[in-house]
This record gives sequence, C-alpha cells and structure tokens, in this order.
Amino acid sequence: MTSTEPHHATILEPLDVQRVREDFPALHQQVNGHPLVYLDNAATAQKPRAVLDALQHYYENDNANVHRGVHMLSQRATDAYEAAREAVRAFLNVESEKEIVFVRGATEGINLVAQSFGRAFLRAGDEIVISHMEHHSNIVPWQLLCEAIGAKLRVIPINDRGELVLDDFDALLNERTRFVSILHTSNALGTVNPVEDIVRRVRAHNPEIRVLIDGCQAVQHTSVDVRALDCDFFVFSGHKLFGPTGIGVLYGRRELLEAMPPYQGGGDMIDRVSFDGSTWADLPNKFEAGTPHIAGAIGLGAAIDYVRALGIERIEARERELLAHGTAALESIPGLRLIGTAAHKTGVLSFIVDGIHPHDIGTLLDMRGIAVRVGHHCAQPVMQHFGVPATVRASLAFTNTSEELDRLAEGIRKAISMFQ
Ligand code: C6P
Repeated sequence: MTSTEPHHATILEPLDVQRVREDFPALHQQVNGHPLVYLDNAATAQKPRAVLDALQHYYENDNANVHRGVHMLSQRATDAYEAAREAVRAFLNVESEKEIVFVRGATEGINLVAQSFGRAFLRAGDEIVISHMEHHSNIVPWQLLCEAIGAKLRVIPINDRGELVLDDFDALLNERTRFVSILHTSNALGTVNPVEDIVRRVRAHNPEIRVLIDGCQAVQHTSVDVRALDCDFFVFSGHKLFGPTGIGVLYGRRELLEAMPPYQGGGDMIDRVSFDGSTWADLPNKFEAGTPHIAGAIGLGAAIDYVRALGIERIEARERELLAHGTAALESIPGLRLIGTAAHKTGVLSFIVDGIHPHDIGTLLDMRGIAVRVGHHCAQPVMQHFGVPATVRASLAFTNTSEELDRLAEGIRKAISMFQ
C-alpha cells in the first residue's frame, strides 16, 4: 500500500473470535447439558474479564464516596469515576466532559430530558415527533410529558421491512414541532436509521427543534460521533456495551444542560442550600443527585477501553458477516418469517414461525442451551404494525460464531418438527 492511498483503504485485521471469547467467562458454561449459545445481547451483553477486574479492583482498593472526601480512597475513587467520564467523552467525540451525565441507563436519560427540558421549555400545543419503532423508553416518557403539559405526540410510520417511512417527514414537521426523539437502531427489528440525515432535515426545517438520539442499540455495533451527528441529546446504557447494569450515559449540548433545571434534588448536585432557597452545582453534577453508581461508571469506562482496543470497525465488520450468515440460515427454514428486513440492519434476527408460539420456541431453544428473547421486546407498536403479539429475537455480538447460528437454525428446525 502506498502512502497516497486513502485511510479507508486500510485492510482491517479480522477479530480473532476464539481468542476474544476467552475474555468472557460467562460464555464458557453448559446450559441444560449443552454449551451456552448466548444470543440475547440486545437485552444485555456479557462482560469481559477487563470489566469484572475493574469492578473488583475498585471495591477491593478504592471503595469510597466521590467528590466528598479529602482522604486518599475518596480521591482515588473520584479520579477513577472522572476518568470513566473522560472515556465516555472520547468514545462519543463529545467536546467537554461537562456534557456527559451519568444516569442509570437510557431509560433514565430519556426521562431526565423529557421531565427537565420538556417541562421547562415545551408548552401546551407543542409537538414532539417520535417513530413507530421506538422502544417503550422513548414513547412513555413523552406520553407522560404530553399528559402533564398538553403537548402532542406525532409518529413517523414504518414500512413492512421495518424501515422508517421518511417521505412525509418534512410534512410531519411544522411550526409547532419542538422536539424529535428517535432511536438510532431498533432493538426489535435491527433497523439502522439514517439519523444524520434526520438531524439534517430537522435543522433545515427549524434549527430551534431539539433532537434526542436513543443510541442504546448502536454504540456496541458502530462508531458514534455526536458532533458529526449534530444531535442535542444522546443516550445509551452501559450494560449493552459490555459494561455493568445500572449505569448509562446522557450526552447533552452544554448550553441546553445549563439552561435546564435539575431533574432530582439531593447531595452532590447543589452549590448552596439554605431554607431561603438553594443553588445548583456546575455541570454535570447538577444532574447527578445522590451517591452515583461509582463502580458502574468505572466498569463502563473499562468496557469502553476494551471495545476501543478491539476496534469498533473490526467489530462492525465481524457482525456484518454474522448477520449475513444468520439471515441465510434462518431464511432457509420453511414457515419462518423474519420480522425486520431493512436494507440497513445490525445484528438482530427477529422472527415468527407458522403455528408455533414464540414462547414455545424460546423454551425449546433454551433446552438446547440457546438463549434468545421472546416477547414484544418493549416495542409493542412494532408488534402491532406486523400483526404479531410477540417474536423470537436472536441478537448478536462480535463474540458469536457462525457455528452458533447454525445451532440456532438447527434448534428451530427441531422445534418445528416437534409440532408437526
Ligand atoms: N432494550 C431489549 O431487550 P435500559 O433498560 O434503560 O437499559 O434500556 C432501554 C432501551 C432503550 N432503547 C432501546 C432501543 C433499547 O433497546 C432499550 C433496552 C432491551 O431490547 C431491554 S427491554
């Protein structure tokens, strides 16, 4: 290769999956007498040793409250907690660590924005645009806000491949539109939405409309640059990115976070408190009331370091191959219908099988050591669109193998044969 070749021409060394799998202790177990095939990564991902070690190291050596003590342990805990914030900042290419708020997860991040920004800056008659493929976490907080203030929800429809229908998007935006909240990647369908294009169209309509992107199913599969995205808010959950549960991230544009009132009151979010009134701490502490999930943040920092060391582009390339393999394997099964066949998809294989309830398939697969999720995946409007009560969902991570997807297909065929 010559030095004049563009950067994107660089050929990436593929992931050594067998070696990488060694990093994940939970993957090496027998379930119901079979080696575990973990295909429920969209619900929560397994944790690499680096994350488990970071948690143990913190609790064994540095356990103390943050931002509160002059003693050494508190300083070490504070340094580690703030280093994790810096890891998140760099991961999302955010300008300032003041724009990174640690929350419990994507759900809390969206509720924070709906309640704090929504109640302060939206009024009766204002419109909030979401889509038909949102997770309940990006529907219900806006419904609660609408009920409280008299705002109205508008919904971008989806087509039968499970893609957003954006033909009439510009018409959906009008002079009452104040907020657009859209998921980057669908947990129920795998669809990857054209979020950059959506933000651009919103900005062209009215730069004052605020945009939130739910990146819960995106950051573990693809690189995200919030500055390039040009969104106002971005949320994700640590546990789907190989980090601990109970920790997540809200990115917010600094001037918006500064203008927003606190979401919760308590310790660590104040400047001064008196009975005449209280004032608030600087960002991001204003939004982190009470003792935070210190270990969780540190574990999330370790997860980000781990993913970045593997290389998100290599992860993406690996998962693209797996998705193609899994799609072909499932499509060859008579009576199986994939729900979610978007042109641009990530590693979700959602499906139904003629005449067999998804829960029965899930149970039979579990008997063969194969973990999938069955149900509505907290996306009931998606189920309503496709006229099904539930689907079986196999969701992939770079730790999966083609052989595991073959075992999934074989398990489904066996389940079908039992019902014939
Ligand atoms: N989806 C799934 O099995 P929390 O629960 O706050 O960590 O994440 C909520 C959430 C928000 N948006 C999207 C797109 C999601 O997929 C999720 C979580 C899991 O699909 C659990 S319901």
